[in-house]
Amino acid sequence: SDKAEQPSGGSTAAAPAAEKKLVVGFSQVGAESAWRTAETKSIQGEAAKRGVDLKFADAQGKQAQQIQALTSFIAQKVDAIVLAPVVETGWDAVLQQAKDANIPVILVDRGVKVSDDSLYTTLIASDFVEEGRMAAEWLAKKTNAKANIYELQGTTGSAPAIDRKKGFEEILAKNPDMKIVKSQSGDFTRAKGKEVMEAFIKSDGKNIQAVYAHNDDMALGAIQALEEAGMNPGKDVIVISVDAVKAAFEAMVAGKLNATVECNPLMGPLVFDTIDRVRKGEKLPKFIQNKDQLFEQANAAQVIGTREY
Ligand code: GYE
Repeated sequence: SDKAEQPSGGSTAAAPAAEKKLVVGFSQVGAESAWRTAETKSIQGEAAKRGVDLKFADAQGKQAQQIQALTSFIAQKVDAIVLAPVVETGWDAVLQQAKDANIPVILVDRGVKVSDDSLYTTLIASDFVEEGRMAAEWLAKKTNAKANIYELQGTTGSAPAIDRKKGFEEILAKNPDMKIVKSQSGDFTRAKGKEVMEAFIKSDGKNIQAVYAHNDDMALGAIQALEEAGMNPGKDVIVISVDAVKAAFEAMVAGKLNATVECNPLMGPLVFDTIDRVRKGEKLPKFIQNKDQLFEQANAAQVIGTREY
């Protein structure tokens, strides 16, 4: 009938919206670890696959550079922003600008502390507190709940450094003979992890019974320092870390790393699915959690062939 025909107001020449490329700005922390490189690749690869115009900005570990990147994405009127925030605090002003411009911000892998949660759309990440708990529980079993532990923290002020410490210490509080003797930041890099471990060895030597590193890269640096000092990581010194990157599996197969808690960096598909949902007007939860599991030497050889990062 005539009723079914809607007048189009004469705009019949307008191109269908679907032909417009989606433009997404991605502000990445940097390239400090194998984990982060895998995350970058996953997001870039998925963007290419879906024909998304991805504007990628590497902040080289500096929050000021991330804020600059976001400011520029907002000025370019991108359709969405993906932000992996280096630290937790200091984002309110720039996120407010994005909100005022109606640009959704998807946080990936690390969370923020803001006065108002509506300043971002959602966070896609692992539960770092739980990762810390898993590491400590495993170590408690391995050492009969008795160990002098040396901790290598991630980047100061970053969500994974704060939360991986918090979860770990929660379990230690129930195990009085497990103590963190020294704890220092190795900034999530292999080089700094090695450097800090060298200093620990110099001052405390044989007192070191276990190393808890907030990521695999730092653990791998620490392993190198221990070996160079004539010690036996994986045997005399128990080493546990987080991420489960390929090199960690190699170190487990070689008997030098004892265990690693997985933290999945392969976020690309989920990130762009999430952006699609936001654009459809769906209401999203504030936290979309990646699930993690622990791997140890005993199953490393079996699993290594299936690892994707
Ligand atoms: O564990 C570490 C990286 O934010 C979850 O950052 C991420 C962490 C990851 O550099 O290797």
